Amino acid sequence: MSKLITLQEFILKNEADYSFATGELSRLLSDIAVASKIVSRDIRKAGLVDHIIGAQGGQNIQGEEQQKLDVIADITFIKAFEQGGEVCGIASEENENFVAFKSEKSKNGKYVVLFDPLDGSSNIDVNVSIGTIFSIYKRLSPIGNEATIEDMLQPGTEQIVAGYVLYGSSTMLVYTTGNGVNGFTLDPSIGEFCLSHPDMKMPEIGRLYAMNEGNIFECEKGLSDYIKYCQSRENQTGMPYSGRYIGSLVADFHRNLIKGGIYIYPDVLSAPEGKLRLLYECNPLAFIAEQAGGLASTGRKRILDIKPERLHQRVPYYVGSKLMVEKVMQFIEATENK
Ligand code: AHM
Ligand code: MG
Repeated sequence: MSKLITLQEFILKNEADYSFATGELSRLLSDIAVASKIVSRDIRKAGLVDHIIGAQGGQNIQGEEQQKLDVIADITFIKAFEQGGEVCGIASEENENFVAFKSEKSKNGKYVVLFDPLDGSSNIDVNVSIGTIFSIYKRLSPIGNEATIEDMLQPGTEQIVAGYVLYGSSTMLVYTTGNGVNGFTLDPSIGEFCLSHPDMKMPEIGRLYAMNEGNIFECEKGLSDYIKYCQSRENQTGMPYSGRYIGSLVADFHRNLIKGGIYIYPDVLSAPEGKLRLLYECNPLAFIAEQAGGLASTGRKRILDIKPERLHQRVPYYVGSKLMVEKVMQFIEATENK
């Protein structure tokens, strides 16, 4: 049997591969791993314990109903970042404003973390996979001060780490430091994430497309033409693709990362800028996609190049296998040039 490599061992062994190597960054990754184990444990109790399942009774900044677990996950991660001391501030999908930590230790932290504590949370009550998504940036403001909005509004190209945790049939943590993508599965018997998917590569093309097709009459013609193409034998594989939409971005993305495919959330009449948030959802998964050989686009331009203007900015999102994202961009361009 080959030796089990724990996340902890892997982080330490690969510290020198980071774009800039620091022990703090390794500790921060470990903090994320610990917080996600806590959240994973809480999720596994959903349905059993009354205070975990169901709506919280409030709305988040996007006007969406907050689930209890959204709030629990948000608090768990924020606490981990605040206590760890490597992070000077955070921004989260669940909070209107970013949080600048006040302690001296945190003010000396070199990093900011932007995250979606629990994505796809409408799936909690029906026992379907959900996830956490995170991005780490080096702060721009001077060390010793409080974090600023400029620290948060950096383009995706500046990410130094991005990752996600998928709470699925097993709990997995997948991340990149800009040197490829590695996946770790939580072994519940020892409470450790263990390397299970080394050097993940997204197939150049797949036969899966993921989109909420209930929106098909609300989206632009180039995209509806592309969906017809996916369903025909005229596509790049000569066989109709399969539609697979979980409605949990992390789960849809993870499946496509392994099997090859495309995930689409376009701008639609009900969400004219798209639904997904650039900073908490699109950028981290775009960084991972590119590191695995895939692509992420608004349909017109590269996600990672966008200079964010607002914390909760939304964008149309096309992410997945390289040839599939390129193809849908060609369809969009073709209808624009008519
Ligand atoms: P959330 O962050 O509020 O959970 O919303 C994001 C989720 C994605 O995980 C998922 O792909 C999408 O919203 C589903 O939206 P829809 O129900 O409109 O298809
Ligand atoms: Mg989300």
